[in-house]
Amino acid sequence: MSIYCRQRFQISIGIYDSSLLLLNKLNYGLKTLLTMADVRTDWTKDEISDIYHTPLMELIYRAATVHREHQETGEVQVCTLLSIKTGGCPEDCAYCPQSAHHDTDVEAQDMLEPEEILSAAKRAKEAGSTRFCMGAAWRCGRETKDFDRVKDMISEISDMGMEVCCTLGMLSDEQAAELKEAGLYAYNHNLDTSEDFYNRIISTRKYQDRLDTIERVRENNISVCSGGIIGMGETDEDRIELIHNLSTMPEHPESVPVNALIAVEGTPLEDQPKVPWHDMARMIATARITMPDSMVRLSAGRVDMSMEEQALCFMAGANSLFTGDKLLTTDNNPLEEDKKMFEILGLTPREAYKDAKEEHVPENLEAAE
Ligand code: SAM
Ligand code: DTB
Ligand code: SF4
Repeated sequence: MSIYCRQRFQISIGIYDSSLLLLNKLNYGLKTLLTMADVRTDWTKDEISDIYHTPLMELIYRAATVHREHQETGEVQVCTLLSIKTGGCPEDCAYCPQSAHHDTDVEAQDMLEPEEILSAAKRAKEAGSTRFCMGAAWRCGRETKDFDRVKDMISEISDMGMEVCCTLGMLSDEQAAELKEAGLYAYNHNLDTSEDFYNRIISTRKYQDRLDTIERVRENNISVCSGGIIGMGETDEDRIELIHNLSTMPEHPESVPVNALIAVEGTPLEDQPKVPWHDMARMIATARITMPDSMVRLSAGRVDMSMEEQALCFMAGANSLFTGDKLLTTDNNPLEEDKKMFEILGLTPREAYKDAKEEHVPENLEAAE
């Protein structure tokens, strides 16, 4: 080939390469736009009901397809919980072993010492967890030394590179701002169920209180974690309404925990039958299809599920879970079993802050970049 021909050939290859690059970029942009357009906040209850009632195999297939379009499949967010202030809660949530209204084995305790909290976070990180969630059996945040201690813990654990989440009950606007300032990344506050059924499960606060706290969390640029529990005696319509309430929020919660009731002795729901795995898969799939960009967490109740049942929940779009021996007060799956499950199912842990919205990322991390 003459030098002239070779040069022409190389120029053509160059043009071809840049056209391909441009096409790829266009394709990526188009895909992102289409994907964003797919994220709807105008679902009707009828649409959600149709999804929820789809025959299970077809439902899981649809959810898995949405999952592939919006998320990295095979990747799961690994979170660890710690109850930093256990029991003696003034609220009367019928499902909760920590309510002072019920006679359970859970004793009211003082808040854990900072060293205990920090060493638990360190252990969780070493075990592969990227999100650490501190729970307190409080009705609401209070201007006390304990609240200050929570803020210190948030800062310290955030500095360790973990996403920090808290669940402390209702928050005022000032408290949400203080937690944000301390470096809080996410706040868990579940809607739990439909509004009607909620009023039969809890009498000491209103559904609207939950919605108000979630709004304050969002307004203070904290990532929202909100989901619910199934197996409390609710109907399919209550479950559909819960998903409707979550998926028609102006912005979907960034994470959506789906809990199966752990029927604890001494609570009013102690005799509720175990939630069948296929109800969890159905609920998870419905959450995945309606809130495609959210992390859907296979939360409480996993301890009673076989690996095969959990696999179907991951297939149905779950991409987050709690690891560690305990949830708040009840047992969770042993770490060794979870490691084996990850290996067999080919699940890989998701990095901390992956795809995080800029406004949610704590300032200390932005500064470190
Ligand atoms: N006190 C705070 C609150 O209620 O938001 C935070 C802790 S509370 C234990 C967090 C969530 O755990 C509840 O909203 C509920 O969804 C879930 N939960 C509590 N007890 C449960 C149980 N026995 N089985 C399944 N989920 C439960
Ligand atoms: C959520 O939705 N589930 C977690 C977390 N958020 C705080 C709590 C589950 C608690 C299960 C009962 C217990 O261990 O006390
Ligand atoms: Fe208290 Fe939260 Fe338990 Fe309700 S769910 S009793 S608010 S700890």
